[in-house]
Amino acid sequence: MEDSNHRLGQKKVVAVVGGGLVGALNACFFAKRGFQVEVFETREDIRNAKVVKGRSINLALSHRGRQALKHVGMEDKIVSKGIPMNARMIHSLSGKQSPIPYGKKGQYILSVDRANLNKELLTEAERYPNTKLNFDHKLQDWSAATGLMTFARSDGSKTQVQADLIVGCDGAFSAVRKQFMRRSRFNYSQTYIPHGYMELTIPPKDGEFAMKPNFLHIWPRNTFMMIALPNLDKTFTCTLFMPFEDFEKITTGDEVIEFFQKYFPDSIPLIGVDALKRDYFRLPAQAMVSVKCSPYHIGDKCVLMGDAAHAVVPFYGQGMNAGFEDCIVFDEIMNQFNEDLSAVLPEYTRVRVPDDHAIADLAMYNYIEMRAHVNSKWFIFRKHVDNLLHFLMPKTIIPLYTMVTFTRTRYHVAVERWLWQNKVINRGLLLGAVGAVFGGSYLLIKNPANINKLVVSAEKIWNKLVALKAPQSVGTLSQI
Ligand code: FAD
Ligand code: EGU
Repeated sequence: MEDSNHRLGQKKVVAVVGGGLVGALNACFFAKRGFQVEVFETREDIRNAKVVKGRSINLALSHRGRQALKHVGMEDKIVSKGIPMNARMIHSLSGKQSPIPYGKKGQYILSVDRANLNKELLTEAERYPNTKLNFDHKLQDWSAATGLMTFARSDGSKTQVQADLIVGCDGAFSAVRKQFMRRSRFNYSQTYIPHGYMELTIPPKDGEFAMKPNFLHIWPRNTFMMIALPNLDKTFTCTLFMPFEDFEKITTGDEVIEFFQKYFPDSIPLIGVDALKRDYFRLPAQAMVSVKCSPYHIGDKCVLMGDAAHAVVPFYGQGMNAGFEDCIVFDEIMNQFNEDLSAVLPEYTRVRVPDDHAIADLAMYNYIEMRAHVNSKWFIFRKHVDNLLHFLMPKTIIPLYTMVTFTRTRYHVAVERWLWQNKVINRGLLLGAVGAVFGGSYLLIKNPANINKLVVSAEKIWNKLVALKAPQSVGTLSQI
């Protein structure tokens, strides 16, 4: 609060580039502190647009994202329009559905509408008198020396704007980041995965949801995977993930049906044969990219947040949640350093880079894991093993997805803890195996005639295990 701008009673100008999810939320955070906030967004105001073209129609909102919304007083508003998903519903090839709860009762994630979330956040940002939204402003270039930005308008004109701080929230293909790329000692990596995604819709059936609404529906088929999240209008948005190669192999409506018949037969009547044939060809499959970089700041002038800093593949449902958490972390550091940007920005990089890199790695790891060997049986089995371990040692073994989804445990700490837990589990297994060999040998030597009893009791244990696998078993899980 000591700097000269403040003494004059004038807060600094913060330019938020990008009025997407993270930009709009960030505008609220900075406005709340009293900064003069200018948001610059390429698109027209989506609140007036008829069709919003975006990346995905709905998203899974979890604890980290909710906490960030809470900081700006938006949690209840958004949660009230979200649909709770208390469990996954695993669809096997035969059409069998198996629910696997996310956690205890009351532990759930929310399916939220991206466009609605974005609109509500823009409207909230605009409620602050010290915020101005500038649509149809596409950042072309900016100067790291002066903070001068150049924007292009759709009528071909250009405008220049000066700011004290530039906050790059302009997504995975960030224009703000371009100036970082020209600098020495800036690390950057980007990876396109071989998979693309395509969105399809399951309409309501007789005016009701065509599947159970309070679930994240999953069809795990190794290389191919489909996920469906519920919408308020009683539709589901399905996201089909598969290699671009395979998307391209399917060129006719009949081939689409043939493919779905083979891998997702139960979804055909839900989507509808005609709709499926039509919608599959409406838009080409979309690419997914993972971006990591560091540092996140230039001097006291500019900072990157959200996908601009770290685009992650969607296989943990954390991209937006991580971007929202960026805003909280920055806000906490602003408190810690009294809004002294020359101290806040480096600290933000120091604290946040390891966590964003950890979630980017985790999401990529899960992508590789799922496509390699996760079919519905394996998915169900894994989650039950994790539930069992958590049940046996609730303090020691906490499923990875629980730490990621339902806590604000720093992502890099969650990963470290998970690696440690895996060591404990592997030691336990080794010890158990050694114990079984010695114990079994001892019994056989002492009592050779009883081998049949041993076999029988092993069978009994197996049957009990199979019974345990029945749905409703409590608790939680993850991948090891
Ligand atoms: P964006 O949403 O990309 O917003 C960037 C904004 O900047 C846009 O409005 C754009 O128009 C604007 N812009 C771009 N360039 C310029 C420029 N030069 N000048 C001015 N403005 C500009 N995350 C989750 O948490 N949960 C999920 O379930 C989930 N599911 C996903 C499913 C899929 C298929 C995909 C692809 C992603 C998913 N994500 C999910 C990730 C999530 O979509 C992103 O992390 C999130 O949108 C990032 O928000 P952002 O504001 O940083 O970037
Ligand atoms: C992908 C696309 C199930 C929305 C990861 C789980 C996702 C989402 C999982 C999309 C999966 C995969 C988790 C959540 C969530 C699971 C999670 C993935 C939402 C490990 C709109 N993932 N997603 N893990 O546990 O932690 O249910 O497009 F199939 S929510 Cl890939 Cl919790």
